[in-house]
Amino acid sequence: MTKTEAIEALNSSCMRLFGCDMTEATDKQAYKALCTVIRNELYDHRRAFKRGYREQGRKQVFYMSMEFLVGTSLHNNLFNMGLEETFTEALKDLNIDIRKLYALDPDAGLGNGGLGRLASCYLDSLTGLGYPATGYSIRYEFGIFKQQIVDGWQMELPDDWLQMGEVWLVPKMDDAVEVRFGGQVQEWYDGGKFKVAQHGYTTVLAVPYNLYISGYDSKAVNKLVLWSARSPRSIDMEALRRGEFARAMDSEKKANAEIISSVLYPEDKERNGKILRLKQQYLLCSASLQTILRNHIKRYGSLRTLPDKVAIHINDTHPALCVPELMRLLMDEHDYDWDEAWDIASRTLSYTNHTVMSEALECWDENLFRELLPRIYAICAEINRRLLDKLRAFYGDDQGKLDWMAVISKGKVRMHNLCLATCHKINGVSALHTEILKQTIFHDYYRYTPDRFLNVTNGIAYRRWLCQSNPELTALLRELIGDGFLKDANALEDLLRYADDKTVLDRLAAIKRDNKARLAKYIAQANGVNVDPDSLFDVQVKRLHEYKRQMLNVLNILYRYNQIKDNPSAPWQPKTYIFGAKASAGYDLAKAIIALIVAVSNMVNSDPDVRDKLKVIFVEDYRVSLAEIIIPAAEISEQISIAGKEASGTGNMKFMINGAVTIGTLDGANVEIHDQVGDENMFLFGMRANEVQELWRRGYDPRAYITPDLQRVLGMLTSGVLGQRFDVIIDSLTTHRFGVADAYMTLADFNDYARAQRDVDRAYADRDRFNRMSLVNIAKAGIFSADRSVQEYARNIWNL
Ligand code: 26Q
Repeated sequence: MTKTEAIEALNSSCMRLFGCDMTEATDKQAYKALCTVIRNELYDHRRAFKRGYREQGRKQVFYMSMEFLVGTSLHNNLFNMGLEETFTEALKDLNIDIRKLYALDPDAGLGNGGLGRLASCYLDSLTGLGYPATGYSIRYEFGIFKQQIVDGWQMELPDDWLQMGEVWLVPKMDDAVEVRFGGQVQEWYDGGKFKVAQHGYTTVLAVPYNLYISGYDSKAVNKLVLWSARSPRSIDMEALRRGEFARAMDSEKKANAEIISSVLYPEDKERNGKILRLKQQYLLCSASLQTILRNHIKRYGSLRTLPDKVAIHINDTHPALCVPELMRLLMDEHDYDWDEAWDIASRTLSYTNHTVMSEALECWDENLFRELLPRIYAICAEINRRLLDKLRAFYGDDQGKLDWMAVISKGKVRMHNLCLATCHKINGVSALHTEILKQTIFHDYYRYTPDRFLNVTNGIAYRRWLCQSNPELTALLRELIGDGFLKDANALEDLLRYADDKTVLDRLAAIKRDNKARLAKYIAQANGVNVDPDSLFDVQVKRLHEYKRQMLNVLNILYRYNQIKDNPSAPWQPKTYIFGAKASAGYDLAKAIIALIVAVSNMVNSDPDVRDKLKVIFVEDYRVSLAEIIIPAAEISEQISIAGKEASGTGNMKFMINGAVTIGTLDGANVEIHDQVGDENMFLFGMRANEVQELWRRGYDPRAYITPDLQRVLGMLTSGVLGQRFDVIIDSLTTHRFGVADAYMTLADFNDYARAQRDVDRAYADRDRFNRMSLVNIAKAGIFSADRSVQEYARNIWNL
């Protein structure tokens, strides 16, 4: 597309939508006109791509996920399609600054954190690599809440993203499918053949909305299908005659149906038991599978070939109902017997686990489950019966083990066991995490069928996280090592040639300085605090969780604050600590920790004694688009979870590829980052995963770790110097709310963390040394490209 064509397309799009041309349009209108042009362009490319893979009969992958943290689309699409310059110039000719339009593009926040963002990164990479892939999820009216800090505490506000985000979605009313809830199941034999029918159910209509996904420099365009729940059109004529219009339209029924896709569930401490969440999950699984099967039959005539042409991936247990729903469709709708259906289902489905926290394993109350999904329940019961027969043959009559491995036991339906019982491949998301799965929570399944288990270490869509969000660094890399890394992240390793080149190291530092200045400007606007771009930027951004141990960071900041107060004239390295985190609305302790961070930042930032040596910033409403500003500006990346609990982490990879150096524990993918860069280019501290287990077995006594310095810090939380008392936090660190010690053993790692922080200061004092560390991190980050991850999935799991 030339600039002239772009201008023409923009004007005609604007005319059609708003009856004016671009020069007369408001910013919003110009934004929508531009997005519509890009969307239509994607749609055309999509048609060509689809024709191609259909003709070749290629196997497709369907990625089922309750979350896709898409972020913004406009910049991403223009960049991927190679149209950024053309449209920047075209708009300039129309007197419009494209950056103003970028700023209007809302984050599609259809996810909580890592798991959702991973899904989006994978869809991007699959597309860039030319694989035919489809994401399936839900068109939540409201995504992850918007966070506001009011009087120092988190407030949650609704995220009405569709207002502006709707332009990217293409509704496909004709492809709506029906999904059934409740009612009764009738079973009978007809000439020796088992038959079932459902009665008295409620039907909900699932309407798909397509969001087209571009890939970098790729002819492929894939789609993310988002299901929206509607009430099937029905008018009660009798009520209409009586003049009861509301009843006639059955507004209650409509509301009951539509509420299903109304809001994204927050990742929660109390995860279980929410019936609406179960409805969402079934809506996703049933609507998607009906569509996949219908299309397969249209193309190939029979479902026997399904596993050869279709891979369906279950992203954590949230879409685990794919297992019984696929069985149901194969048997009830397509007449396969159990064994055939089982063979097809198990060869088609695969499952990724994203957490080892046992309280996070999804369970449903058996009665609630049976009532909402009677036929699905019956199938789960039969899966369970056959499973237990096989397990008994393998393990003998060990009731404890059988209960632990069962799909249904002790009044619960256990979703991870449903996946473990069925899927042909099961993977963890980092080497350490997969090992822990095999040795602990999934050990019995691993012993039963070891060949089904494998690791695929997570990766990131670095074209977004490096190329788009850090254009200056990208330009330098292209100048130094050529364009190879744009397609193949391993080529970043060529940068090592410059590890001792002082000019290059200085240029790297200058770029970092510019990114820091950009972030400082944002912080000045958002927080009203001036931070010095020449201070060291130390960043911890991620969901707020006890296991991620934001507290460890806070305690060390207070410790440093005290030291500076005691000895103000020592040569302190000026530092800016930056936090961003959302706490789940019902997670009170997490909210208290945010309040503490804000209180500490107020105290520190207003204390003239430390003012030019220490700043603490809490950025509000951390989200994908903010991450794109924050991460390129980071010098130190905080990855300080208790070893064994962070399944992988992906923020750690985004920081690394932008040249931040990690301070971290040997947890999740930090282990593999360490394998890449070695001790010299990382600040390791803390207990190893096995030491954590060992200490927990021996008995963890937090009081054993409270030195006088630490005591002084802890005292500040309850003394009132912070303007409030944080007794609940002290409680959680020193004794547990339920009378047992803090399972995240924050205090046990405090001393070594403080030591590692001092090592950071020392390394930073020798700026050439630090810049070299930064360079090595960039050079070694290639392995954490989502391209590598997706290729491993394609080869070892999906058989594409
Ligand atoms: C479950 C039931 C009810 C309501 C909410 C949930 C729920 C929602 C989201 C449970 C968990 C999640 C999200 C989990 C998650 O993001 N896990 C992260 O996955 C990343 C990608 O693999 C890893 O890098 C992180 O280590 C892991 O924490």
